[in-house]
Amino acid sequence: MYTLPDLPYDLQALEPYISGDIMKLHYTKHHQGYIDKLNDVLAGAPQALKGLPLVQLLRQLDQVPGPIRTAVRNQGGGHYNHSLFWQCMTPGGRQLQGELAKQIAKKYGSFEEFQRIFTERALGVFGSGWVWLMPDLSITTTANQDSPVMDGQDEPILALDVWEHAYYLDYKNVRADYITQWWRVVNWSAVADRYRAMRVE
Ligand code: MN3
Repeated sequence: MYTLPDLPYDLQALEPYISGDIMKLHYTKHHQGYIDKLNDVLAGAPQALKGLPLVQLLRQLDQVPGPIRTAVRNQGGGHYNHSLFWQCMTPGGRQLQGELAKQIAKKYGSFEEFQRIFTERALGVFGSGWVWLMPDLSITTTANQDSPVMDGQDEPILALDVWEHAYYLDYKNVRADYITQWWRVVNWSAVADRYRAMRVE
């Protein structure tokens, strides 16, 4: 059984950039919903697929029986992606420093240029999806609740949810405004920790 991970801050803590109303809906309804449906669908799955670490489950979707594969992909991806997304934010945000700052500046010319390109990619996602910063510092996007780990890639170090449910209550349909404000709550120290951990593996 998968369970909802604790949120590392209060639901209102990201205000005024992301409201408590959005967080409540997003965390306690959407994220919990993915987990409940994942547990439901796995109830009928082969024993070998039960109780796996989530990343491992998503990396072997080809072994999930056809009739439940799409559900495991969508609900399992939803659980994985949101679990990472919450870790990527913190009240007031954190400055990007150290080796990750250096490497991003090296790859993109400047942090501002990196932000511009990441934002551009986020605005380019048609419909619902995600934007990712990978451990090699490339930027990639996925549709729906897909995750790079489903293609055998490394785990991302930064996640941005661009589903309308992530911002509609605060920003209506204006994704650009949401992203501008989202940058203010990015937890770069957590992202740098993930970067370091991925690099030494
Ligand atoms: Mn979401």
